[in-house]
Amino acid sequence: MKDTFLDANFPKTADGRVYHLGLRMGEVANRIIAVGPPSRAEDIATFLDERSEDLFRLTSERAFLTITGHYKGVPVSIVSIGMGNPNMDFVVREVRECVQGDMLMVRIGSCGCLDESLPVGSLVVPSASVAVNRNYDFDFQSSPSNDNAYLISKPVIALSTSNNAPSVCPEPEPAVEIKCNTVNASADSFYSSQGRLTSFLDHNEDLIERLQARVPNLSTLEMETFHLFHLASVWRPRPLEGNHLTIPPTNLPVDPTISPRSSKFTALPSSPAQAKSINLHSESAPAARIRAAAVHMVFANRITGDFVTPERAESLQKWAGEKVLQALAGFAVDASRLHPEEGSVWES
Ligand code: R1P
Repeated sequence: MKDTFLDANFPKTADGRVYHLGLRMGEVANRIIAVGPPSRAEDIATFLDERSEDLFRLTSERAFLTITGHYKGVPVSIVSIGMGNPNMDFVVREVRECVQGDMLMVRIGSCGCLDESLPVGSLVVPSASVAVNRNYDFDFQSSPSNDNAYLISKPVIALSTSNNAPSVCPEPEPAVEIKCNTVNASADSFYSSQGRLTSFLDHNEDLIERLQARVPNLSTLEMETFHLFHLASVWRPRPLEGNHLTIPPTNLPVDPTISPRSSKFTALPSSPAQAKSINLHSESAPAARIRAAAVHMVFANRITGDFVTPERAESLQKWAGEKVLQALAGFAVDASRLHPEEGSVWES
């Protein structure tokens, strides 16, 4: 950590950069694809309008990568978030502080599938998710039973289905099998909370059967979607003191690695003259909202034991990435619900 952060409640640098993603206002677009590994972000970024070297790229000290550009003229960002609910929490909350208006966030992630009929290399688009968490109050050392070793939450609904958000269930093609309107389970670990057996005392031998019995239409297991859906469903705009966030001038570079430095996509603002006062919660603007959806790529089938090949994984994430870009860009959002173009890294 090289920067001085202000405000222990929500740490930001003096020039408005959030603590973990390293972003500030105008560097992340309203339409966002959230992926796990940076290689997936780069694969999907090949569909953006700009040449790769002209895209805005920011890698934070904590290894979150944000790529911002346009898809068919519509500003979009692709964020590589790493793994797990805590990382999803950083991304949703910190991006929320860096963009005015609506957030439309679609996760494209890999998953294990519990539906024997869906082969690896398929896509699943859930309409809801439950959470599966290890119960730390359970006596893992000596309890004779497996009951209560894991906590299974009630489902939370994807806002894509309940709130006029972009439909991300694409038309299937012969090469890609797609199943929509299923239920997902997001676990707090890859191993124990997804019923994988290791050398640890996890009391999870019958966890998958218990999940299937408890959650109707359960189809996939992964680690982030529940938290995305949950945060999207509970977020409400909160008027800030003074109603304005003033971004003071700064001398870049700071901690994050930002590229390119000299093209039209430069970090903001670069001189005192460009310092802006951004109205975060104008009373005349419609209340902002977060709309969330997820597309899960079946990398493993937990019933048959099959695992996807690297070639198929790469082609599937590109195919899914392009379809989600099309859905996001094609979803009409009124200009009053979007971050102002002026002063942003996507300003033309
Ligand atoms: C585990 O291998 C990781 O893969 C899945 C899980 O949710 C977890 O993050 O998603 P990603 O492919 O998006 O990382």
